[in-house]
Amino acid sequence: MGHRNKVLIIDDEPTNIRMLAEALRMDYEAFFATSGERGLTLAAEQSPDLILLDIMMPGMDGYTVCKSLKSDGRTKNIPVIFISAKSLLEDELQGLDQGAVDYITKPFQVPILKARVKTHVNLKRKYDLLESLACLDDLTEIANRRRFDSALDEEWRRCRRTFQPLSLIMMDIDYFKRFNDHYDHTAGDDCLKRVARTIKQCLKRAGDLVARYGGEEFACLLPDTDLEDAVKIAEKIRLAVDQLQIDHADSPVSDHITLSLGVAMTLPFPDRRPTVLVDSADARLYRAKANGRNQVASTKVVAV
Ligand code: GH3
Ligand code: MG
Ligand code: MG
Repeated sequence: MGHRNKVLIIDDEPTNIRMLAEALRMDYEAFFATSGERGLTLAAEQSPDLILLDIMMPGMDGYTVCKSLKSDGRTKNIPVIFISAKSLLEDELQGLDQGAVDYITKPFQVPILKARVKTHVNLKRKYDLLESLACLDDLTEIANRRRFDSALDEEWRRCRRTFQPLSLIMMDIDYFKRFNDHYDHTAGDDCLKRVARTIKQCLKRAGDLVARYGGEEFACLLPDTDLEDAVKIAEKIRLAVDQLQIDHADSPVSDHITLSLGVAMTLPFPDRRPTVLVDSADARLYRAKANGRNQVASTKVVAV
């Protein structure tokens, strides 16, 4: 049997947890939390495919847990089913209003519970598949512009909370129009794929993201990375692409494909916007081009 879908049970009553876990054991990897607070932590760390959530719990109640799950980017797409002894219409409505996909009253029938869990887990898998496809660039199979924009937004907010620097490398292939004209478009596409793969291989940390920003332009988002380290990574990428030795007979700067790179770093203060990072890296990229291409130019953004 391959991958098993994960279901998180959040309930303060061990008896309830045992009963639910027993019902799901055969088909899912079930794990549990006995408080809302712990449930939130586990949900963020483990990314379950579904959450079964009790409402009446000491400390944080189920409604609050649900609201919190829905407001966190890491957990907002996990379907939540309330399982509660509260059987009034208002209770059910309030649960659904908090963003739950379903509401099951206790005592529940095991086959019904299993059927509903199965429905929502299947929907979640389909959603995940579509979401991952919608984030990929068709040609190079790295992240696309849409994914980059949302990651920039997310990382900007996260770095602001944690007072960490955020760095960005913007990259552009040198004289790529001439490459397409001299060879052909198919050769151009192959070149883009190889360059994308090479850039990706230069990034080591889990939080780093490489995306195709535009035609022959790529971007690397580097959270918790200061300027010095970002410049090192940029130089490593420049060298790696240089060493691919993809022939470019019509390039005025080299006999093979080269990259120009612009690096910018900033601390995401509340009065700054993510666009300042993109604009600064772009301006440096332009500088690298003007200075002769096949090189890295960098800047620290100190004021807006
Ligand atoms: P520079 O060194 O100043 O960056 O010059 P350049 O020729 O690389 O820049 P320019 O913006 O003039 O041309 C970019 C070229 O990239 C034009 C376009 O044909 C090519 N291009 C963009 N997207 C693709 C693609 O998906 N496949 C291929 N084969 N070529 C592409
Ligand atoms: Mg309870
Ligand atoms: Mg170019």
